[in-house]
Amino acid sequence: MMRTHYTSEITSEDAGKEVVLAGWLHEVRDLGGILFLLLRDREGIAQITIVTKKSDPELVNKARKIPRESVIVVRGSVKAEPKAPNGYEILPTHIDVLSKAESPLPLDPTGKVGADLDTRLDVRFMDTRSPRTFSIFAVRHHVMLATREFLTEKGFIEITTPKIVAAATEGGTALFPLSYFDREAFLNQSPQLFKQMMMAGGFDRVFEIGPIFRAEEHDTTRHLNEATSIDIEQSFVTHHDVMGLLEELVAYVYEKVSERCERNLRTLNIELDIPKTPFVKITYDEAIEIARDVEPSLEWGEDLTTAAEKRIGEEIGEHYFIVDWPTSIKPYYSMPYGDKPEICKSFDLMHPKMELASGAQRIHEYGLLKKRIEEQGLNPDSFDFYLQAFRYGMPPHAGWGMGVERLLMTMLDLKNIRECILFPRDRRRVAP
Ligand code: AMO
Repeated sequence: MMRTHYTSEITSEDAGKEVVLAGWLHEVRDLGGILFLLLRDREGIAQITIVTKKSDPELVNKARKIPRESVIVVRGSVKAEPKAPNGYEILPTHIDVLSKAESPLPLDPTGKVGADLDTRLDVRFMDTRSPRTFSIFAVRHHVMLATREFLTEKGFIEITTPKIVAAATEGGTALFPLSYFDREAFLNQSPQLFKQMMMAGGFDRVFEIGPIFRAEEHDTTRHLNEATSIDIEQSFVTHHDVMGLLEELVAYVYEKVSERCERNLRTLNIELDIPKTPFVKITYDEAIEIARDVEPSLEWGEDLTTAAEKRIGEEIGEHYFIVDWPTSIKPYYSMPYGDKPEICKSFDLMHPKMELASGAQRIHEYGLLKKRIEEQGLNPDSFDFYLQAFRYGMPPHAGWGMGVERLLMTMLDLKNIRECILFPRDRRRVAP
């Protein structure tokens, strides 16, 4: 190990101890008689104090010449200093430059010189050095960890399914084609068909956290062309059961993030309100009634527009479900009500600002599923591999998919979904 501590692991009580810190040169303040170097690592900042007259002139000279953002290692002793970050400073005996940064810098990680999101994304490796950006990804890690814990505890098995596929999953939304040896294949839009097949496979409860690819042309602050989805599927349950699981998961994730990411949340200036369960449920009919305040011409059977979602979100003001959707606007695998087949057992989970998840009780009967595929204008032959799983014993089942980036974006009140994924893929961006 090249270091003994992270900057956050030292306190004034370590006064007199010799330590080695490693990180980036965040800032230099040269007051002539005294030179302050701020060393930044993932966990925070430490002040390195050099009293120029009392120090080795070689060390002083060297320290003055280090360009900002160079990688340095500092060995020295700890001294209590109430005015310094974390209440201590380091009096250095050695400073080594491990990697010198060129100047000018493409971005200022101290945040003093503001930059727009595009510039930040162009040099993401530099942007993530800023405590604010790093905190978003530390929280993201805990969102995914808490999700895995919660689902594992509930008896779910994590699976990984192919991202190169032969057919569309979600029907309507566009696919990215790719050449697969001598034929065409696509990047998968959702693990939907595979997670359902594992219900016939006897797994009973599965989840996957993985990429989904959507070739939609949207250029909005809520859409990505490659997003990350938490998907679950469960046997012998109804859509109400999996809505219960979903709201419990959301509350659990908020709870764990607020317990485990205190410092990151402080950096982001966020106080988390843990959503109260059970979430409100409104029907699609009730939703369009509210939406007509802003979209008077909205007809039954149409999807909700962004303006409509916004109006309903204002009305309800907390997480809520929209249930009982028109069968015609939900995917073919959604189970229609037996006594009212024009509506289906589908639901969306909404944050007041946007949709977070959607799911349904699924059709588990082969004949009906085949008919629904045809009714949606798709060719059942391309779904043979999937339909086969419904012919030899398929339990009733339900599930949902929730976007990780949208969950994080709404949790941290971020303005653009691109803040929530390291290297966003959108209409204009395929690099870095
Ligand atoms: P759906 O298409 O609604 O449902 O997607 C589920 C959730 O995934 C996220 N999401 C996206 N996030 C960012 N950018 C996108 N382009 C994007 N597309 C989707 C959203 C959305 O709510 N198979 C079903 C799920 C199921 O029924 O189990 C599905 O994919 O948060």
